[in-house]
Amino acid sequence: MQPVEDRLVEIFREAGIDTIIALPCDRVKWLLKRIADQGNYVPVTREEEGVGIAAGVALAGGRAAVIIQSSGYGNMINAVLSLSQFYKLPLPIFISHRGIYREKIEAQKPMGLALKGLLKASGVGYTVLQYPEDLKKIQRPLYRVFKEGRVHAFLLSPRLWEGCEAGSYSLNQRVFETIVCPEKDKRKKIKAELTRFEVMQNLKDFLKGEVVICNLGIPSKELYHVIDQPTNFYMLGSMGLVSSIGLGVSLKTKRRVYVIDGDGSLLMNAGTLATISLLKPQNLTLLIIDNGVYGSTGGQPTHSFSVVDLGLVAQGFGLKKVYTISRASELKEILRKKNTRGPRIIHIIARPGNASVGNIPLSAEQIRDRFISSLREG
Ligand SMILES: Cc1ncc(C[n+]2csc(CCOP(=O)(O)OP(=O)(O)O)c2C)c(N)n1
Repeated sequence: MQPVEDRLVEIFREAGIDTIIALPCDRVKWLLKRIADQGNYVPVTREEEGVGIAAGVALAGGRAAVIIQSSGYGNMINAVLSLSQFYKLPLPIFISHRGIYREKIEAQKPMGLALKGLLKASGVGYTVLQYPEDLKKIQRPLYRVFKEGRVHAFLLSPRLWEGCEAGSYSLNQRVFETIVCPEKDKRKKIKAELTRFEVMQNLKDFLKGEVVICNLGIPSKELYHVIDQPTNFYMLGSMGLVSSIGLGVSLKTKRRVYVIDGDGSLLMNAGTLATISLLKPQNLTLLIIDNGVYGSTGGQPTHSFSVVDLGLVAQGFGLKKVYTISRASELKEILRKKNTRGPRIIHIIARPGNASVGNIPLSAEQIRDRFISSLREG
């Protein structure tokens, strides 16, 4: 009989899935090896990051699936509800269901036992796959996921893999490059000049006609006020995921993609910088408007107000083109540059403060539909 992992890869292909996003579980190591070998694999640092990337892939016309461990469902619930379900974006989640069958690790049991209840509570249907013959049960719900913009979970019992012994990783060599002690005197003080709204006003001409994915809360409202266009995707929830969504979009379009992120949000999902660094999408520019506060919720200081340098953090994640600036002239100079091959990180030190602008008069579906059609049209 065909090995389970080969059949799963075939099912993904038959369903038109072009991107497989995963965070490993020991039980699916053979499957992940098989997927990594075929080249459309996006390894992530946290499961909710995967939901963001899958959303971006869907918005740009692609098809993604996510593979996680049952404990990882706990890391993604908010994103499943307030991004995938809220915008009705397709998300098939293949969950290695631990803690329920011949489990040796006690810590797997709490999430493993709670999983079905959590899926039910989050309105996510599921299909249990215990034996190789059960793989037949995947096709129909998977078809509905993409046709109807649904979230559906496929619970992969450890029993499914009994007898599997295909290849695994053999990474023994490692040479690591680092700066052991950065020179102190190279540090410089940058004074914030612009508020977030003023940054957006300076971005206006550069963002015209471009694909823009914008952070939730007041940033999206300000962007709507400064320049509304169908190629703007406004986030209404799922804090932290804007750069992940932008990454997903950038993987599936040839167009330039601009992300407007915030310091509080990026700190919540900083690991996505590592994934951007790994995948190196040349069409992606992250504009991190670092006003040092959670501006949308009352201006409480974030850790970047006092101790965190997000530009250095980005460099630490291996990103090469990182600019930390505060002036409008510097921003424009970078954006005017002919060589725009990214990923580029423009870290803008800004002043706290919000413009008084109204709500965005668009529903999630309207934001989604006009974005998808404008990308499809070119
Ligand atoms: C999971 C989650 N926690 C908290 C919030 C509340 N919240 C919405 S926007 C926001 C602030 C975001 O700050 P930042 O990314 O720095 O953007 P700014 O508004 O300062 O531009 C917070 C805390 C939320 N929506 N979701």
